[in-house]
Amino acid sequence: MYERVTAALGERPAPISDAEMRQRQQDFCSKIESESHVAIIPNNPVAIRSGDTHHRHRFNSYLHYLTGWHGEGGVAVFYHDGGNWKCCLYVQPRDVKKEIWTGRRPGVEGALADWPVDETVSRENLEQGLEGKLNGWIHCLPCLDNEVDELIQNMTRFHAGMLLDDMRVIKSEAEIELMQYSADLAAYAHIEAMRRCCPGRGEWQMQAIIEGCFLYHESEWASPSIVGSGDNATILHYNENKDVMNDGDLVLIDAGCEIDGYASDITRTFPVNGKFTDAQRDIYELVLKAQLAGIEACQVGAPWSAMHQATSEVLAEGLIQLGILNCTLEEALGENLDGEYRQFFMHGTGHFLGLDVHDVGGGRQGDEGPERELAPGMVLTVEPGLYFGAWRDDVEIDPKWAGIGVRIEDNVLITEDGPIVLTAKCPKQITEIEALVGSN
Ligand SMILES: [Mn+2]
Repeated sequence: MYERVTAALGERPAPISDAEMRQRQQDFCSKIESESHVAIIPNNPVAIRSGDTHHRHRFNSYLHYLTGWHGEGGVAVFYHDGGNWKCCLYVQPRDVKKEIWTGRRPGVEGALADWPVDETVSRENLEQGLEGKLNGWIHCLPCLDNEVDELIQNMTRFHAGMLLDDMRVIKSEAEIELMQYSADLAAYAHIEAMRRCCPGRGEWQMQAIIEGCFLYHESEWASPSIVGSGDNATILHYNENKDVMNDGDLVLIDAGCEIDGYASDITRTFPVNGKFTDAQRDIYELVLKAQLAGIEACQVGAPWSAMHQATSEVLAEGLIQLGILNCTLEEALGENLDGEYRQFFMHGTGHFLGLDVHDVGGGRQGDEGPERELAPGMVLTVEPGLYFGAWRDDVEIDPKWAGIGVRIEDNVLITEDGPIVLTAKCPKQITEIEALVGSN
């Protein structure tokens, strides 16, 4: 079914080792200011139950980063005791009657045997466990003043988050290996979709080809796949994927997978019938030029905003050259990259990538902190686009461009020797794409 992909994929890298998790725990605890502090890292809420259907649970990335825990209900508590920081994991206890319905649980003993933590406790004892460890109780009357509630919540949450975000932003060798594999699988899935693309096929069928490929290789989507043909490509978060693809239209596919939690995120845009029209080619070549400039801007020491500056300059200039904007370059670009070109390129150029698709770290250190500088080990996306929705009534669009939406997205690793495109196996040159689409 996906033999081509299976044959092309290398061996799946090992998950993050217990030793690396232990090192992360140590690094995290060494950042905690005082030995009297306690860090509490809870999990995402338990799986949503709708009717009798249990929707799938997804572990919290912070908790997974520190402990590897992937089931429901885990809570990690870090505290200082007897001269050392300890990681205590609270887990759901064994309960055969419940496990018959919802699956096996490692339980307290199983968790201690198989997870890299110092101790495990039943979460039935969470309250008394915390009472014994928290010295600095906050005495407060909650639920009266929203601002006070929010402030306290932010102070506590923000802190652990920020310490961990600085760690998560820089990927280790083992993490990069997993991300490379994730990028490879997503690249090959996109190629499969290109090969099997033809007019009359449903957007949902392209989604099935791609997500089937993920599942076939023990993976799953990292964020809901977008398959938008024609005007649907001009809706940034379109994911109904319910229309039939028409001859002469472009199709935009934004899809990635996760491997042991590590995400890939690829967007490719190509003609449904395998041949770009002149207008489609003009826009595609411009977005590609901008994307290559964005990747080139991903150098060690460059500010986070450098890649957005680079893609914006190329797009603004190109829009003037194509006659889509009738203004000066200054007006097109705007003083703060907020000029006329934003009518057709409305989103940011990229985001960090890791255990979450829009990974932690942001462009700044904290909400108000200085802009981050790119450093070796960071992984981010570069994904400029141009969108000319025929349906829009807020802007005049020449019929020549109407219905064209193009985005090109790759995943880029920052290194001392310049940017490395992890998703390079997914073609994006026009000649490569035209040779692939519909070739099955
Ligand atoms: Mn993205």
